[in-house]
Amino acid sequence: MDDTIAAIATPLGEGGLAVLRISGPEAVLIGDRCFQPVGRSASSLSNAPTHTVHFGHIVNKGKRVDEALVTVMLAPRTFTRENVIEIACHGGVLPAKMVLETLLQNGARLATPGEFTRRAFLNGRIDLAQAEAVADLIHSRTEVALRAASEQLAGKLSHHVNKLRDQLMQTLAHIEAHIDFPDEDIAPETRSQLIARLESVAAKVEGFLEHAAEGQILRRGIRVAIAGRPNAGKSSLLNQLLGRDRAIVSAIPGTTRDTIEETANIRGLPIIFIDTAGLREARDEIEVEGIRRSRESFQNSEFILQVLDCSEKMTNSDRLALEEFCEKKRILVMNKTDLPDQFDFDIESMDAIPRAALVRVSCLTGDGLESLKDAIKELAWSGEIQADMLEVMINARHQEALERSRAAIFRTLEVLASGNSLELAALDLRVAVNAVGEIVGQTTTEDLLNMIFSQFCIGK
Ligand SMILES: Nc1nc2c(ncn2[C@@H]2O[C@H](COP(=O)(O)OP(=O)(O)O)[C@@H](O)[C@H]2O)c(=O)[nH]1
Ligand SMILES: [Mg+2]
Repeated sequence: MDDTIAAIATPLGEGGLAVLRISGPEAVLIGDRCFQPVGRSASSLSNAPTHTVHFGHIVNKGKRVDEALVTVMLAPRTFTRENVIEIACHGGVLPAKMVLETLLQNGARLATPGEFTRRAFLNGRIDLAQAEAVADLIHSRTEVALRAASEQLAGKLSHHVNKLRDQLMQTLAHIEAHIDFPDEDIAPETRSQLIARLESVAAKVEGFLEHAAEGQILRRGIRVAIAGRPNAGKSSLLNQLLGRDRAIVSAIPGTTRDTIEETANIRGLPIIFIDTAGLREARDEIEVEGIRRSRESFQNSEFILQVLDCSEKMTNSDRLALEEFCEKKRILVMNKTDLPDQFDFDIESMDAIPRAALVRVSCLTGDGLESLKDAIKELAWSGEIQADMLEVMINARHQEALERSRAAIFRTLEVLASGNSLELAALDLRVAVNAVGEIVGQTTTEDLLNMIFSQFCIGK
């Protein structure tokens, strides 16, 4: 990387501080052009020892732009393994932008999204799975997701993946050794040894893939739609689950007309709740569209919370809704338990209600909400969230690569078992090795890197 990049590393907006980052061969030189030290600081940044902080002014064409603390970090002990300068200036959109402008006028180029992390990867400081973890860390919405991301950043996933790749390579080397001596027929016991080894590797790949769903949940969250007739208390339930008044609650039926999506942290899992318009005969055009959107949310959600009002008799629309979702994973939420129970129907006796959990709550008093959260957690992720699982929280890209690898291993096994040529087996096995290698970036393409790093923000 022969040019020097700069960007604002903190979010744009008003804050106490803004931090700018410069990385590349000319980082210190550009820093010198823009910075006048004050007091006991080094006379210039290029004379400063590595990993030191200096106070002074950012100056552009003789004019003071801002007061700043500047950190000098020389290669290779930096995030990008290049020379890095970090400037902490006053927060706020304008000061940070003016400092950035100064840097760009003095020889730096504006960084593209994720370019700092991309350089860290290209310079071998982190591998691709770790680079992705940087983005996960930034985007994580719950503590569990954050923990999984930091494990990945620390290289735990990479370690497991590298081990897997090593085992595949050893088997490949073994097969290739036999190809090199074509005169010697491969002994049947060697063949079965190779098969046994590959089968154990395939089992490990399988083990990774088992956690794919959980990895997706932690990263992307899981969608849960709230269904029920008007006034059952859907919006009240959303607000209770979020812990704040997000949706309008009113005694007028049909208040919620559009769908509302918000993420809440439920027992460590990011759950995206979707409040919907109540299901009933629509009274006008807007309600027709609202109900259409509701149905779409039910389809696109992992499961639904079906809210019933126990302070009233069961209505026909309740019955229809109970039947409508009989194929869907759901939790039945009996709401308004603070009022006298008027619900005249034993739902559990209904044929259309197989296995659905039933939780009684009051969105007015908050009664039963904790049990509901337990039920949601249980349905989203059965079992405990264990520490060693967090080490192998693969993402969708890893999953796809592992599935390709698994398919190639199976093909190799078939070739070996059928007694076909070892060349053929080696060919397939090499595909398996490369696919696993993609996870940590042993094998990459420019397109893949662009795809990954474009998901980052500028400055990261
Ligand atoms: N007493 C009582 N009233 C509730 C409860 N939950 C909701 N309500 C009331 O029921 C009405 C409808 O609530 P809302 O959340 O807007 O229902 P939605 O139409 O399903 O979204 C409002 O007047 C709420 O205050 C509850 O648990 N107990
Ligand atoms: Mg509502």
